[in-house]
Amino acid sequence: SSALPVDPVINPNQAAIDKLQEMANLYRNSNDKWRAFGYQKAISTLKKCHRPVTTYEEIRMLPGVGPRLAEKIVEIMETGSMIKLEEYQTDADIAVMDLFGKIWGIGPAQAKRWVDLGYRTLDDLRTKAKLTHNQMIGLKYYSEFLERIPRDEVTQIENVVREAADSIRPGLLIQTCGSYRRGKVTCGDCDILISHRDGSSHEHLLFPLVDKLKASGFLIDDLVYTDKHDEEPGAHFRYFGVCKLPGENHLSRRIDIIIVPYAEHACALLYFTGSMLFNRSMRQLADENNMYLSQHRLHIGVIRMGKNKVNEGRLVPTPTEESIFQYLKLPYRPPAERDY
Ligand code: DCP
Ligand code: MG
Ligand code: MN
Repeated sequence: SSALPVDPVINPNQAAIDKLQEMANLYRNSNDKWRAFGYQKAISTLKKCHRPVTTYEEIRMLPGVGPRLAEKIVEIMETGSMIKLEEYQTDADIAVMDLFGKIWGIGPAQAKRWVDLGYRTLDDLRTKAKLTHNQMIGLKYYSEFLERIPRDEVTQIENVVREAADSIRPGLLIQTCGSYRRGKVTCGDCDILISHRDGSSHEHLLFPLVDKLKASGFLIDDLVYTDKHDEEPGAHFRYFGVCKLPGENHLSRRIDIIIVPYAEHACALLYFTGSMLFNRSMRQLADENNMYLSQHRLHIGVIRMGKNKVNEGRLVPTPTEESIFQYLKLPYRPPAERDY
């Protein structure tokens, strides 16, 4: 097998290269350009080296690798990790991960990725990190989005949307769901569900509605703005963004608007009212009883083999939330009792 040509893609020292690259990124992003440069030089040398280097002496022979760096590479070879790198992921870094994790839409994985890249402050992210549009919006409103919205302000937000929607299309069914419908005193955002009893007047509403609310200065930034065709199949017409009530003393607030056909209204209402944990257990109960419950519909007579549906079952009409509880043989629970 020693006659086989060396595969140029798989470098025998890839593990060390990866760790050194993490280290180089860390130093570069914490403005230690000199150290970053040293690591980068060792990396390019290792990339050109097509045999595995294992001993301290072999590594010292490589151009551009000094004694200290050679020791580190040996450490990686022997332990598969680097203490220096691991050290970075303690104490202070946990605090930074908390800070980053509080940005709207940022989970622990992304927060850790940023810490690993050497970012330590929100300003580091603003000035050095490569951000998606939504990450930029999350940062822009960092502290405002952390403020809960008093219940009566959610009512005011709902009223602004209601007025605009009514002026476009009469007779719409407009309801704020989420924590507001569950009766909370303060809410994280405003979750508005829109439908129409005639089964068709909900169509072609989202775009004119959003246009109107933007023109009046109420909607100030977009997060998710889509019809069902360009996102995951089966997604609702929805607008997730940022709004602000007129007047001096109002903060920028998160707003979610979903528009659904009336046949899906009860399933959407149940879903959008939550809580998330409650939804999860409702869906699980449906699964256990050969049903399928989603934000769109309820199927009965579903046959599953493991996780796969062998038979899709039959769509049943769900005119009210109560009807969904009945199918699941559950006593009705009012929104205020759906926290878990
Ligand atoms: N939802 C869900 N699964 C998700 C996200 C949301 O089932 N991954 C549902 C349940 C939520 C509802 O949508 O209750 C609204 O989502 P929010 O994130 O707005 O949550 P809440 O309104 O319940 O709480 P908050 O006051 O933080 O907005
Ligand atoms: Mg909410
Ligand atoms: Mn929401």
